[in-house]
Amino acid sequence: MIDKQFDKETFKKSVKDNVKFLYRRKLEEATQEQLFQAVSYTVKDVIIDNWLDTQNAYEKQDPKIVYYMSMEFLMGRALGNNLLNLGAYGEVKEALEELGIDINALEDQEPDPALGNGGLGRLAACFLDSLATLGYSAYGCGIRYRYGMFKQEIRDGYQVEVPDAWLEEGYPFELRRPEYAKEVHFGGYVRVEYDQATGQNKFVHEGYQAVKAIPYDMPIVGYENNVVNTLRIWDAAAIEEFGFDSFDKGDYKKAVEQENLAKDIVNVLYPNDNKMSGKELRLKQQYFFVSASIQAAIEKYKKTHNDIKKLHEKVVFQMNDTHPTMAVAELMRLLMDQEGLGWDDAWAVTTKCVAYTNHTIMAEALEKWPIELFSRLLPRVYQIIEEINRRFIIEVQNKYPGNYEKIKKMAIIYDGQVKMAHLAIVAGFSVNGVARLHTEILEKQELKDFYEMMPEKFNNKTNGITQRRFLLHGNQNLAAWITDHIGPDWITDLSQISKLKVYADDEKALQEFMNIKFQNKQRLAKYILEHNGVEVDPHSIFDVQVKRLHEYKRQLLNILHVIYLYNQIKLHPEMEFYPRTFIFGAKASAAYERAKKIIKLINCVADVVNNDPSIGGKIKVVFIENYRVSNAELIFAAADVSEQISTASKEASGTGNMKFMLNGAPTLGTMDGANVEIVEEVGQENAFIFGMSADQIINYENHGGYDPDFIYNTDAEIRQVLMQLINGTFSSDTELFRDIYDSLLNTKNCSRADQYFILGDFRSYAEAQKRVEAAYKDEKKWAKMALLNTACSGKFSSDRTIQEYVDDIWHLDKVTVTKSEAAEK
Ligand code: GPQ
Repeated sequence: MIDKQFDKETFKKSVKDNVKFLYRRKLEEATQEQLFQAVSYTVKDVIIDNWLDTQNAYEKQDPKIVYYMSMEFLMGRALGNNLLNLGAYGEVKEALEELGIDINALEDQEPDPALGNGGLGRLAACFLDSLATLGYSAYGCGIRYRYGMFKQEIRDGYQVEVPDAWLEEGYPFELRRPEYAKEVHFGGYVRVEYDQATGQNKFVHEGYQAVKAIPYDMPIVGYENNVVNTLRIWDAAAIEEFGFDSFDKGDYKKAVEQENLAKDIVNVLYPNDNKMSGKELRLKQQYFFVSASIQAAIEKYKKTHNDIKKLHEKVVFQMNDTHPTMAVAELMRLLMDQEGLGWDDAWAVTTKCVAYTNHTIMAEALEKWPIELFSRLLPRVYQIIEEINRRFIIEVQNKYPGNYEKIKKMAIIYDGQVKMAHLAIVAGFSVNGVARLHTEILEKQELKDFYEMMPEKFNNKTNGITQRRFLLHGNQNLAAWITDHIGPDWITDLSQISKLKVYADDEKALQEFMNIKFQNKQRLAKYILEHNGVEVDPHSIFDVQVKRLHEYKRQLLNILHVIYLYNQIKLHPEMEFYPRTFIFGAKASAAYERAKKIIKLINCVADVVNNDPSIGGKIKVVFIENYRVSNAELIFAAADVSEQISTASKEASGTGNMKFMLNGAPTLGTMDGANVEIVEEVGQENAFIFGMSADQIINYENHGGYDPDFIYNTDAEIRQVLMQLINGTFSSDTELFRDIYDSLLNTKNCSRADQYFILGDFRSYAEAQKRVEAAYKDEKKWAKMALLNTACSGKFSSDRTIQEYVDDIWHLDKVTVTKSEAAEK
């Protein structure tokens, strides 16, 4: 057990003092917001002592450091999570009660730091939690966007994007570190200079615009181990404060430009998921945080080491998708132009320092930048990439003499574009996918040529999630129940949760397990009533699909099936039907028109179905507004059924699927991504699998032969559902859903009919849904299934994933941190 972190009385006094000094108020007069700030500052004080102790321990033990480079960190709220990881949640809750403060209300005051879109950003956040908990030295490196993921409002059934001003009130868990500021350069040109002394060319970057990168550090608290790691996110500022100086010198225009460049770079997170945005500003964002982060890493290394050629012994950069791939060329640049290494030495170090994770096979997500844009914005970096490419092509030619197809397919620069994935693979010493099936598809399909040429680089790291946020914090009743039955070890070793299996036939245990689920459903029903104004019955099946809105994730399949069920009930009012609540939550990228239409469709269907008295409330449809980490915690805890219904081969892994499983919701899904491994762990009989396999889908894609029109023509019930999109059933505007209708069939407006095989999988899905209903009706059977899902979720902890990254890729040293005397005062 950890040293005592909080003394209740000291804690209470500190909160009162903070209210007084920050706001000149008494506790009774403080607003909820002020109380949140005051309590957070008290908590931060405790964290800072551990943070210092961690720094000291790292300095003494000199472990290798991983820099996790990511455009996104979807952290979610910090207060509750920090308290839990400090081992102080219970005590603080009591202390607050004594002050008349409800900890839940206080936690609800915190804005969700939403510096990410979805799975990729949330994975980065889970990884940081696991790294700290396992005692590895790690930095998260990212951008301090002024506006994170937009807030979603639903108006008249449509998504409306509202800016997320998360910093408005000041964020208590960050620390500005101006002393570590770095300069980042854009534009200009490269002058080549012959150096008499060395006989080498020197490359001098001139005429650039400079931006100052200022780091903000956020503490990442390990679970009851005194470790506090750092998420370092960069803010941008003009190099010189815009003022009289430049005005007098006539540099007014330049000063304004610098100021604007800085403001723009960190202004907003691009809200695209699984899609590349070819905007110049995005490229600037990428280079900005990559350059600043690598400069800082080298500076830190050089403080205690003098041989830059051994950088790889103490430093590894993990590139979270291709967004930070500039790291390759930037590290080369710094090693050559700043540290004075020659090409070969710099390349030897770089290729031992960088590793790449691929998160998608979706073609529209693959990053390619026009060379015109790239070379104009980053002339020196571009020059280096050209040289990497030139040398790589020679290698390809040596390996496959005369095979020009290979060059065409594998070159880093081709057709006027820089292909970032190719750069990452050529320079990286490791290339990994995020679930077994995904990695296989990379090796056999998407990256086949690279796999054949360098198979030793490829490896799989199946994703995971942190049980500390998604069970210990999000589902406190279940967490307590589990600890009562098997002890607390599961909190830091999720494989222990398999000990619950002995309760699979224990009626009392099953009853308790389902009672907790019911309480969580009541809690969610209350949330839905308060936030959506819809009344739902916690006795109904909570069937949930929450994730980003994307055609490949097939929310459309789900809602079309709801329409189908609605038709069935209306046609056969006497038929047995177990009441079902279909819950959706999803943000669509602001520019993704069809995705936004699908949200509108879900809400239109909800309007009709929820208000049709003739179906006796058997179906309810709810769209939860503004799905994000904080309400996700409530939703996972309350779910009965986990919808994971992507077109097979398209979902690289999925991580929501794991969060549902952990909380005892069986998967209704395709054999896609990590679903495959979930079924392997829990058994076919405890999941509801349907649909075409990845092989079948890929086969259709490569050879054709899929014909949704045939299904439409031969299946009257499916035809009816599609007709209802355009006949006024769900909107008096019969054109409103025409585009969705057209996308599914070979109409004149559609080039790739039903690209995501919705009609092809429809019957199989409907049949799987029938199995869900039958299973749910058998209370005992369902309880057992739910409990076994929790009991078999051990593999899906991000602790396991991180340990695999450490063992196979990063080779970090484990560190222990003991609390110092000074900190105890
Ligand atoms: N993912 Cl490329 C995203 O969330 N955003 C992206 O831009 C890309 C991937 C997801 C992917 O779709 C999920 O299947 C994964 O579980 C997740 O990354 C984490 O690996």
